[in-house]
Amino acid sequence: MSATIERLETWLVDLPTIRPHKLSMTTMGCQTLVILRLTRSDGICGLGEATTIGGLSYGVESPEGIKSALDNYLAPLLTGQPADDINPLLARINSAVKGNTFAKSAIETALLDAKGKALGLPVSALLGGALSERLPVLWTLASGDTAKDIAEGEKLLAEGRHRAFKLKIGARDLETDLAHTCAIVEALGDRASIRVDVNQAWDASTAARGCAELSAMGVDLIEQPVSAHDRDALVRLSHRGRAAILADEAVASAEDGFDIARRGFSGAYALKIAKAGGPASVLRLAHVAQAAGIGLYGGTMLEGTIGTVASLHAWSTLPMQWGTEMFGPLLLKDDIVARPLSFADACVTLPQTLGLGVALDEDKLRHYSRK
Ligand code: MUC
Ligand code: MG
Repeated sequence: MSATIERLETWLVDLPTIRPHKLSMTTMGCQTLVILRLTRSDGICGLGEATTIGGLSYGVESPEGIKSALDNYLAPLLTGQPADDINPLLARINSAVKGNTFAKSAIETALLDAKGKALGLPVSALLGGALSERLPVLWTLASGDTAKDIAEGEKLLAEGRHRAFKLKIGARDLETDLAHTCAIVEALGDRASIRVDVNQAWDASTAARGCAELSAMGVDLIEQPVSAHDRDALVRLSHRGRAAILADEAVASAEDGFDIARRGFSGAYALKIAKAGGPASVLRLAHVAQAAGIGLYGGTMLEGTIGTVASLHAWSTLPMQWGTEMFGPLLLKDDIVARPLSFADACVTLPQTLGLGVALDEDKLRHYSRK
């Protein structure tokens, strides 16, 4: 008889960041991971993670809300059900629970982890097989101070850990952001690809000017310069300037991706498992992008190792023209897994062991869990 789902446990885990991380909508000094463990009747466990940025300042689900959705609504739908039937399980939760893609992503991840362990396969194999086991990974310079960002970038280039940097702009006025970006392009741009993420901070006319200047100074990629709602402005910007436009907050589901492509967008989509509902669900969006000639980029919600590795299993099955930003664990002072991921030579390596290929460090989990 096939295994059933016995129980789901969740934890809120607060981990300090190595330095303040400044985005246009918040400054992070700590990251809260929502960790899920699903236990099956055959004793196999699957892990999942649902992590957002800055409470409710980035997305519509907070860590506390995600935990509540998992405990009170999603777990009761899953307990007692056949654990390997992932598509029927997803249909069941999607028909009973609207939205909540972050919480659903943790569930999809845990189901895949457990099924991979049961079948003796890595999650990437369940998703059709990895095209590549090492994925390019950039680093975000976001200390809020130009000189500190340059020093941080120099150190990481010297160590060979990264060859691409994303700058978080949009919190300050346009002139200050342009001067900040120009100084970093001049200091590091001959050895690294420089990209920016505006996190929706500009209106359409500021974006038109900002994107033209960023293109002219040699920025390679401009992420979400306008509001997620202003899809037409995003499409217009994608046809101007040398720098490519990356849609992030504007594109969560395959339906979003289809609508933006239909309007004539030409650029790339930031895929995130949390936006789409999990490492299998996100592939629907990737396939829409591929059919429309839109590039792919592996995005993060600054997850810890479990969410990061779950994303990597999905990204490994796709041609990622713009690489990935799966550096989340490196922004955190400590980890709650037994063995960290390996980051070297501007890449991160996908574990080849069963399921996700990560195990919890129970002592650390207890230590950092909210009581
Ligand atoms: C975002 O908006 O893309 C990704 C990297 C980073 O520093 O912030 C995130 C979120
Ligand atoms: Mg972004």
